[in-house]
Amino acid sequence: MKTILLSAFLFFFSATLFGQGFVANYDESKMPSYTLPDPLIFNNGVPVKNQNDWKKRRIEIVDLFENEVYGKTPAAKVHLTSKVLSENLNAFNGKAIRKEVQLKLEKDGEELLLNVLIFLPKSVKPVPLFLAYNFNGNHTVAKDPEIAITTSWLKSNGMVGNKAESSTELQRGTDVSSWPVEEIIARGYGVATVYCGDADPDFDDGFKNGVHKLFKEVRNGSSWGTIAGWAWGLSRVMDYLEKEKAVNSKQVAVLGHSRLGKAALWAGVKDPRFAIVVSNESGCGGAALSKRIYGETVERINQSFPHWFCENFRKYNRKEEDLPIDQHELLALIAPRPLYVCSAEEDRWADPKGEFLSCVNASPVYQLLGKEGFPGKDFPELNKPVTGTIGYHIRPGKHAITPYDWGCFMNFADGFFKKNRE
Ligand code: GTR
Repeated sequence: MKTILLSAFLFFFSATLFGQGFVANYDESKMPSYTLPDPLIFNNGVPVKNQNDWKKRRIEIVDLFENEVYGKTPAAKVHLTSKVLSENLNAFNGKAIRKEVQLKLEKDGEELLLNVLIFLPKSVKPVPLFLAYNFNGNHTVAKDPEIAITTSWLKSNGMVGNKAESSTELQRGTDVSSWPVEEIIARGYGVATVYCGDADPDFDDGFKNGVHKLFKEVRNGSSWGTIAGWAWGLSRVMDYLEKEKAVNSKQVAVLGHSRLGKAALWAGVKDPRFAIVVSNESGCGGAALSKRIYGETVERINQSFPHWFCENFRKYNRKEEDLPIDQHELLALIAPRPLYVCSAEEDRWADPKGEFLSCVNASPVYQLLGKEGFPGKDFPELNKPVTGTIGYHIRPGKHAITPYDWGCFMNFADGFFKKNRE
């Protein structure tokens, strides 16, 4: 009886401490041995021999990710219109233009509004640009009283000024450390950002809000989750950027941090108009290999965020070995376009080494397409980016997107974009 009581207590104690009994593995020696699926072998076992074969193999891999991980993006088109909400032709002491544009996406009587905040340097025309979602509203990106405060649902996550699921004036500029806009402008890049919650609010509401409302869907096993919804939203912003004359729409890099990095990667896969793709600490379901079982796992992410992926992804809870794909193949789908992945040393939850190994294992596809991929197989030292067509860096510190990271992204983009504008 005593033993039963003791084990019941221990179970209750560990379940409370670690949430459903989950303890992350951070020990390389405790990882299972795993074999990564080869992106250059067709599902029927036949090897991919040339670039033409790859076109067909790519379709197979995209299908696997759609059916098993992110869900299927509806093919139906929406009607897009835009209106300028505000504009400052002399931002940053006259060096930049800041404007906010509202995109209205309409379908069958439903509408979705995406507010795009754009900073463009006046020194470059047309401007190469980074497009990235923000986590808490455009008004948190810069301390500028003219930026509209989001009216979309906002998670009450303890931020300054958060008032029961709505945002307030006090949040203005609270995320400037993630957005070194002045430096970006000085380097000749523009930046466009949208609050991710405009496209799809980040909570599990049973498929009723955001993109799901727009498409009036009933969820099934392969219906798209929020990550795919966010990715789709990035493409709608791209639709608009293609019409914006001041922007060089052939030089748009799509970027995202963490959950938004997962979305940026999927957007880069689905939409070839993104010329460069950047993943900042995207971790599980992003750049990190799932089969390593290090840090966040498939089961854990599906339990914490049941709305992010398709329901079929849950088949692989504690069964990563059964996954017919792994995340290096997601990166390979971006080939031959430049791809940059970065990690932070203390961000073990996102598995830095697993993110790096994805880059290495995506490289054979780049090479088949005549590009370098990631140069070599050695894990880079801290603060020493290594770049080929795939670039990677790891920096000291925690899970965040920092001015140092942005500097590396711009160095990387310079290598591909700058030669075309001088
Ligand atoms: C964590 C989640 C990660 C990552 C992160 C973030 O809670 O487990 O996959 O996406 O959130 O977005 O900051």
